[in-house]
Amino acid sequence: MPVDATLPYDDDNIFAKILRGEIPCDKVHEDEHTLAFRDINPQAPTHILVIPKGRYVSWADFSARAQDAEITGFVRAVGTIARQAGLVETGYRLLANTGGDAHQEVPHLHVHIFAGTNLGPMLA
Ligand code: DGP
Repeated sequence: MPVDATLPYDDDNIFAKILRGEIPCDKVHEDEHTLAFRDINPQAPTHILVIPKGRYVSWADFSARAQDAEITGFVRAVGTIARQAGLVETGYRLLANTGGDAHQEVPHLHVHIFAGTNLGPMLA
């Protein structure tokens, strides 16, 4: 069921539990503002989720409310993760499903990094 990205932040969402260490994840990066881990249901050979540590429902929420340092830290972390995974040479795709029409399933902002194969011109 896609989330309503206009709702307030839900502290019981699955990524909030991962951030609190209540649920394990296959971590690939962590810094002051950001956590990244492998998607439990990968849609490409490399499929990493990058999330801010702050309580943001979606890209819409994050872009409206986050502090500049959080935004800068998060954007730089996405680039660092891709670079350290060796994806700059081959290419990669970023995706942030936001709200119902995009089928956002988890109500904590996440950017998907897809890579490791020719992804075609668009995701289905
Ligand atoms: P989206 O549709 O953009 O909200 O994608 C949510 C993604 O989150 C989906 O690709 C599967 C992933 N996911 C859901 N639950 C878990 C979990 O408990 N652990 C991990 N690593 N990924 C999860």
